[in-house]
Amino acid sequence: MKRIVTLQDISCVGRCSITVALPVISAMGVECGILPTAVLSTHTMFKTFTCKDLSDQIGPIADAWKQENITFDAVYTGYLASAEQCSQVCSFFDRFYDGNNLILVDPAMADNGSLYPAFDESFPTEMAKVCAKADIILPNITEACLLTGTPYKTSYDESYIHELLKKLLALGCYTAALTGVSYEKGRLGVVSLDRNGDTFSYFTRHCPQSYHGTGDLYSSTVLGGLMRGLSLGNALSLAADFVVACIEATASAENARWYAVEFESQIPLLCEMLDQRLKNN
Ligand code: PXL
Repeated sequence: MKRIVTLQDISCVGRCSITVALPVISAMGVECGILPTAVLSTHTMFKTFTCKDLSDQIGPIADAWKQENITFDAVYTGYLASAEQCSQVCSFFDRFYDGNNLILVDPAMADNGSLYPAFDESFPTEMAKVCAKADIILPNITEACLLTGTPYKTSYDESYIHELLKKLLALGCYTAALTGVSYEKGRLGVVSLDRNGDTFSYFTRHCPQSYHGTGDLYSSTVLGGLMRGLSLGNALSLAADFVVACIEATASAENARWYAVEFESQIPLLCEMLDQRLKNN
């Protein structure tokens, strides 16, 4: 069985980051180690939240893993609690990259045109350095704009998305997959570009609801799929279909915007969809 490690926060309530990555990646048949970057009472879209930064644990935990010769088939990063953690994560990549394993970065820091509340304007520059070391990055359009100094637009055409993808590759990563792309009303999806110029896109129904944590769910599913041997296209499309199923299953829940999507009820479907993709991979 493949073993990965994910570096992101534990938000104790609110279904995001590690509380999404761990169950989803495990359900997909991949061992999921964690390196918590911070412990929060909830994610930061709640009005009141606590945050204990765990930066001082990253080095010692990595040292202990090195001493035990622990290796990972992938290193997957999400929400990082500070600019300082971005440089710690870059050092972690340098120590645990073995020439074969995959580095996947979800630069979780912004949405709908704005940075998340805990970050200031200097943060995207630090996150860009993390992205530079990745095989695959999975930003949404807001994050891509902040990473590349591009003005954010809500209405755009294919050439705007293609330029954004090229600028993302110029950061240094091998593949960039841009999420939340919509060229026509009612359809939403993902568009990717790699250094060979290969491109892929996949669109599904655009659900009118908007929930926190869906980006984390998307990235975790992509990583799980890749670790099970899916092609990038199959992993990107599986994750899109799974997130839509979770949003649809959540539509009637109270306060769902805050507590995020009810992915738990859709885990059996995820396993079925994964098996199907594996057969047709
Ligand atoms: O879902 C992204 C995310 C992860 N972790 C924390 C967050 C957010 C988004 O707001 O606040 C702590």
